[in-house]
Amino acid sequence: MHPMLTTAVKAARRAAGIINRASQDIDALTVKHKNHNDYVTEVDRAAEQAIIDVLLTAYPNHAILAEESGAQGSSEYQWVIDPLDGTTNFLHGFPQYCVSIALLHKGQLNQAVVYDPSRNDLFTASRGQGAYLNERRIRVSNRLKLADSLIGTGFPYRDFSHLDAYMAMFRDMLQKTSGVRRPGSAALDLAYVAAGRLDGFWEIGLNKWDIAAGCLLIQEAGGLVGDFNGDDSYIDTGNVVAGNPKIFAQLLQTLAPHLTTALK
Ligand code: 2AM
Ligand code: CA
Ligand code: CA
Ligand code: CA
Repeated sequence: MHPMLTTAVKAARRAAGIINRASQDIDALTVKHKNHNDYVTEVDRAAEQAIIDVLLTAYPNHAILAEESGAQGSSEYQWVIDPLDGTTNFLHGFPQYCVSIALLHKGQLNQAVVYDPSRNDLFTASRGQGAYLNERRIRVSNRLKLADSLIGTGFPYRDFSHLDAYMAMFRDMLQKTSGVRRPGSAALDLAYVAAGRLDGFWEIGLNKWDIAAGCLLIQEAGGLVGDFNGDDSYIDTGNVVAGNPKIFAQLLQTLAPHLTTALK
């Protein structure tokens, strides 16, 4: 394993320990609203601090972008961290949340960890070295037709400016796929695409820390990720379409009629 990936796994396991301990008494947590429908707890913050401590102890000069504490440092290496993706699920004891850590080198995805502490699913990838689930190589699914596919998505929850476009996409997907799932943790959804548990995924307006690790997992598992045009802007716009290569193409085609100018 690449030493930087080993460090990222150590950081993710440290955060998972904090999350698992807190999950035994969720009612004791203080929940704060950041925005409408956007919650943060001391677990998010403690997990994030633990991750940053591990990473900066190993690599004191690296830069950080983390959901709860923002950006720090300047380096060609930048760690992008979501300490707890799926906080709403976590707060309800709904076991679908994860720790997501990615390393960018000169802006390019280089290392990725997505860890689901409820199931002990550890997804990892290094650029050019493939993607793994608990040390077994994973591949995207080989399903050929959208009609046979299980597709993941995320609902708009705070910014409702694209709600009409999203609902039109959703209606169409319900009719053209074998099922649509909205588990509630984008990073884990993307890891599921990498592992072939989902055939594809789309969502509007995600953050960099939700998607960085999951996107490398998918690419290293033989899948494709793009914005609604199939291009590379997804890491900045957060508009993400992903899947095995055949389903990726069919998702783009199905979503195209519903794109407003703002989404193109
Ligand atoms: P978070 O738990 O790290 O905030 C995709 O829907 C993403 O949106 C999730 O990965 C989640 O990341 C974030 N999100 C924040 N608030 C949400 C909410 N109320 N419902 C769904 N997702 C939410
Ligand atoms: Ca959040
Ligand atoms: Ca998130
Ligand atoms: Ca989070």
